[in-house]
Amino acid sequence: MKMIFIYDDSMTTKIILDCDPGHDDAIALLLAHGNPDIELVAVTTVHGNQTIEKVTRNALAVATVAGITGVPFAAGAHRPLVRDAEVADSIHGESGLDGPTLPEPTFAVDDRHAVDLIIETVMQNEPGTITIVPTGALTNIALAVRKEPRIAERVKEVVLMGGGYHVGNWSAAAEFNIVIDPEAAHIVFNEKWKLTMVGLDLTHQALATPDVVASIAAIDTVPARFVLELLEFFAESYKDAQGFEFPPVHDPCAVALVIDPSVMTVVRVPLDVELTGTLTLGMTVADFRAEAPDTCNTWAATNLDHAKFWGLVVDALRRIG
Ligand code: PIR
Ligand code: CA
Repeated sequence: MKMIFIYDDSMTTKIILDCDPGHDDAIALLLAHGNPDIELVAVTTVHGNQTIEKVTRNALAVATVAGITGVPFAAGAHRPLVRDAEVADSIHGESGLDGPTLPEPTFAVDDRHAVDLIIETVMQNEPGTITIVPTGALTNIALAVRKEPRIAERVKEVVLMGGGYHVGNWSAAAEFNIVIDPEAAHIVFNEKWKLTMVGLDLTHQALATPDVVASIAAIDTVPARFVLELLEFFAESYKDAQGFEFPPVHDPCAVALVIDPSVMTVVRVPLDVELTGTLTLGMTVADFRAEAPDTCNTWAATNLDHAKFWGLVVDALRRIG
């Protein structure tokens, strides 16, 4: 009897990664590429950790290290909606990806603007199949949903790295991705899509501890060595700037949640973004007073399974080879 095997990809999730590489964005991109349950359908870049020119160049360089082909990479907004641009060179350095030597990209950026690529990708795929994973400022996502409001009900969900209900990093109350473009974040947090905030409360548990570094070192491939060099620089930055013993690797946490919901605990809770506070501009305010109603479409990540999370990253790097 002849057997026909049909590859069942129903378990894979299509994602658009909207990022500003950025050391941890680079690792998020590698995780999304190397994990078999994720299909990376588009990568878009946004101002943030560095200028749009630099983060776009960095995204292409990371793709080159990882051997990513056939995925469109498009550049997006060069500045926030309302405020002046601000970069995180104190953390990510002058290039936005200081540490490793970056290869010359082997392919060019897409002709389309990131906002148009996001809209086209969501509208041309079946409803409920595209997950948007923002790991930078929310400028592109806000512009996309204003330009084409139908994406709000057409996406599967938005799983973003940003914010935090108990802690800030760019101010006492606010996290970088949110506070550099709080108006964009306000738009995105108040849309009708399901939104999960993987904020600092969660990502400060994703520390690159010495055992993690050792398992990445053991892989001994070009992409794994690239990640080691990223982590080395990131560790120094975090020691100097924020006094962390080991660096928190934020952005791959959002990708990990899409891959395997059991990697962290999430709670349903109303979330909003502060736009007028003098001390609290860009704070993501979570209302924990009562159980969230069924109409609440926002969720916040609380507890990370550290071993499972880093297991996914190491596994993805092994598969990239
Ligand atoms: C990380 C970032 C910005 C500032 C600091 N201090 C640390 C970047 C990361 O790329 C991540 O997406 C988010 N912004 C964490 O705040
Ligand atoms: Ca980022």
